[in-house]
Amino acid sequence: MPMKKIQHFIDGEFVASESGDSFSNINPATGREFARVAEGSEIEIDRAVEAARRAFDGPWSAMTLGERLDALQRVAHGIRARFDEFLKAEMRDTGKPRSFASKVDIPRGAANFEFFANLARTVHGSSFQTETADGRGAVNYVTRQPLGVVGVISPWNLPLLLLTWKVAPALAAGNCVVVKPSEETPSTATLLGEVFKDAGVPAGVYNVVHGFGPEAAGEALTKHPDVSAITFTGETRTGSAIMKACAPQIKNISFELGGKNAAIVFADADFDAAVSGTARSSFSNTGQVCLCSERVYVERPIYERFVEAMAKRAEALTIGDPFEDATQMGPLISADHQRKVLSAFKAAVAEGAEVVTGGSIPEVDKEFAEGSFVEPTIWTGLDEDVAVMQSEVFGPICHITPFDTEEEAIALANNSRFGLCAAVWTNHVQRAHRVAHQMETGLVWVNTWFLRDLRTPFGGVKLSGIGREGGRHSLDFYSETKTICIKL
Ligand code: NAD
Ligand code: 6OD
Repeated sequence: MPMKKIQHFIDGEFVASESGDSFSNINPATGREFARVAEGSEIEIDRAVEAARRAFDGPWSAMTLGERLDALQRVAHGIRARFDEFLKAEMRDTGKPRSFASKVDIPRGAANFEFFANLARTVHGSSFQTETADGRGAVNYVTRQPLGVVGVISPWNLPLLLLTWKVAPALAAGNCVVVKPSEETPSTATLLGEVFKDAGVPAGVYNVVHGFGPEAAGEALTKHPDVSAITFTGETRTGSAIMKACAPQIKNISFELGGKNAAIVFADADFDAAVSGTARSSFSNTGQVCLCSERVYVERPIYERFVEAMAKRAEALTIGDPFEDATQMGPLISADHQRKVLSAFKAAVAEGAEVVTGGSIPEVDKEFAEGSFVEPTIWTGLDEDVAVMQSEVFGPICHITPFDTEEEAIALANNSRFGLCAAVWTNHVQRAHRVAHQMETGLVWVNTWFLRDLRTPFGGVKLSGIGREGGRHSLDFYSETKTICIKL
């Protein structure tokens, strides 16, 4: 059978790279290549930006707001109608299990379009009656205008979810987009091109260029003079490089970056809920969610019991074939990432960690012997300041530390250069508020984790990001306000 080809989607057409270059798409569960991906460069970025600009100056802006938002609703329906195709594509690219992708990634891909299409219908402006010396007064009113062409650069961990989380509000605000998906996960962004076509969205509104980041398609997008803003999700150090690239043009940016998130479990918490919630927050998606808890702080009276219960949970996880309904944990994204996580395993041990469970490569069926699997891993006994406690592993790991007082727990949780989210487990309502207020993070979950309401602002502080997306915050980023003052 000929190898599947994944192409760019530019100006409404699927196209190869002018250079003819391509790279491998590997299924991380088997380690085998299953497709070749067109490798874009500055040439494809230029074409995509030109197409987006033409669509913005032409048919997209000529449509009424209602027509544009109806089109986005059709995109949401299109994703749902092709749910299984999206699901399989995402599972093959990432190795994530059906049990996760069918509940999280694909439903949210559709929901993002539906939500922002609905939200944009309700946006209203503001006006101010202004007094003047001559007594006639003036009226100031505020309008919102789209930015033009927005560049979207997305990661591999929740490919469709995170890409549509940015594309949907950008389009709902009236912009056109050029997307550079992660080189590890090109499939669902491409499939989305078919959905846009079928939904009757004008050519050039949604464009996808595949390829790499530094000195390649990603960097070309950030530096393109006709791209008005860059919205990026990925590693903190990539964010820093993109910020530099955007600086000469004072390009607007929105960054959702890495984390080293803490969970705090108080002795008064519902013990079983805290254990199952923390196991979920440490091991979901093989620990590859930016919101995962890699540092867990547990009040001393329940510490031993908690560590034991977490280990039981980790050891009970079914690891293997992503396509099997019973599978709870798939591989990491790639052999490279597996090497990185295994070296964190080594570093933790070298720093004196006690490995409560895990710490190596699990036994899996022969078919998956070349897959990038690692065991869910729990450590105790590490010093808070060693590198592995201060940098994001992005694998199925957590370190569990005991604490004695609320103040100590807060100080431990805040001892990080990152500040994306925290999870607090307690049945004491005043403590819940008190601790949540003191977390140096953009998000705090109490007695839950990754429970999303798309109306709320989402984003991190410190090295975890700049800006907020979600609800009207997204529409604020993807549009400019203009104040018009009319003397009466
Ligand atoms: P990454 O930074 O390596 O890559 C993300 C994207 O940036 C890819 O498309 C890549 O090609 C592109 N890129 C890389 N260098 C570039 C450059 N110089 N210019 C332009 N584009 C460039 O991130 P990743 O490994 O794909 O994703 C994992 C990371 O993302 C983790 O650190 C995780 O915490 C973070 N993340 C954060 C959030 C959040 O909401 N805060 C969400 C998901 C993932
Ligand atoms: O749920 C979301 O909207 C969101 N941005 C999730 C990010 C997850 C990080 O991996």
